[in-house]
Amino acid sequence: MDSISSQNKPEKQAALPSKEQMDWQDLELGMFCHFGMNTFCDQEWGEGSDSPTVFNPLHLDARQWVSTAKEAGFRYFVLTAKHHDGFCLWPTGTSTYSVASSPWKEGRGDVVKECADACRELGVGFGIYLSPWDRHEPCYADKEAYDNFYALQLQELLTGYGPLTEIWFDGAGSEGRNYDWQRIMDLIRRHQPSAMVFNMGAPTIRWVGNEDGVAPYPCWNTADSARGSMFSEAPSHWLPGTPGWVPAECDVPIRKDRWFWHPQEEHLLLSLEQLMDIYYRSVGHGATLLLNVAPDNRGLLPEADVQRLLEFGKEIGRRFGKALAVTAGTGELVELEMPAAAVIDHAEIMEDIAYGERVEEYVLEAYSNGAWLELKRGSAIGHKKIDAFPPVCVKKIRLRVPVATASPKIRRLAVYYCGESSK
Ligand code: FUL
Repeated sequence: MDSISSQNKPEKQAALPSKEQMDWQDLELGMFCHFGMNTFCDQEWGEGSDSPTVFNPLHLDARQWVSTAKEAGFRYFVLTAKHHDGFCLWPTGTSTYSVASSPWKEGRGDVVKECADACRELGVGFGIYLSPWDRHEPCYADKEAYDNFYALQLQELLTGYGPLTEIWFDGAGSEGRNYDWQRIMDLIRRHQPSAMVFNMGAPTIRWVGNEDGVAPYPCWNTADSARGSMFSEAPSHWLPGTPGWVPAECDVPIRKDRWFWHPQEEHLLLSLEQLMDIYYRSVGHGATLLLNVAPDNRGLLPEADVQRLLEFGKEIGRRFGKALAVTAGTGELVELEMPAAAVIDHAEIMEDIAYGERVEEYVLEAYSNGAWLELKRGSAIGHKKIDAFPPVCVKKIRLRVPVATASPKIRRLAVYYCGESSK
């Protein structure tokens, strides 16, 4: 009968999330913010040789970045404190290659602080990206010296800017290179024990493996490894003892293939339809979406990007802001009785992941003309699964779970009618 396979689910069924991981998974939407020397040089990967004198975002307004993210429904924000070119957006004591050597605010500015303050003020989680690969730092070639240098930079960020939601380690450029992950993890555990660690060391969240913002389905929350960078199929280095529960984050830029702002590239903005497709295949597959919106050389998010982001948030709200009926339950059958017969075309299912990911196969059915009609079937549910189906008028639906590792705990089963502009 039910023949969906529970494809490649790692044998880690007993793995459970930490409280911090559950809180992070509830955030669902994060805004990535690539800003730095590249913003002023019309490039994606600086070589570390551009002069700090070009860094001068005269109208920089981190509050505009974060409040736009918040207004669109994004709940955390990750800033590139240092990209591969080595230029630091905070006045680090480790190098002169930083905002302190730029004309911006006469060398007295600190972009990391402005973002951290805006996030705190607006109640948005703050995260930092610190590229391990550093194309500027002269000691990079000397492993031991650079490990010390990197640990000092990280320590400054871990101790100077309040609580961090996430620390993002980018594998690009570091293929084949090993850093002192034990030491890096010790620092994080000491100074920011609640922060999520992205994809390296002993990560608590993993990379989904592409830069399209989409999770394959099923995307289980358990994994033993994940791809380390776009430039190699090799897995990133995970320390022994890494937790078995390591949910996926899907990162993608809002302008096709552009992480940094470039002049005259507004035409690369993804359409609302493309963004909604990404939403269904990231959040709708139980993963978290980290969408990059890059400030321009004024230090402001471009108007067109702001508009698109707000449209995106509004459309998510239009489709999923108000359920027609909601329930929760335990066991292999969870029924949802509608207050009155109504047309539905979407369902949202969430497991209570505090108990792990128990569902391995499910079928969603509607009661119609005296019989149960199949609307959708799938394997993983985990944090969230969004299913779209042709509109159908129903009085009752049910979730049937023919295969589970233990009695399913359904945190939410909700139905919606999204109508025309939906998938
Ligand atoms: C990649 C980097 O090379 C890109 O520049 C960007 O930072 C992206 C998020 O990760 O691996």
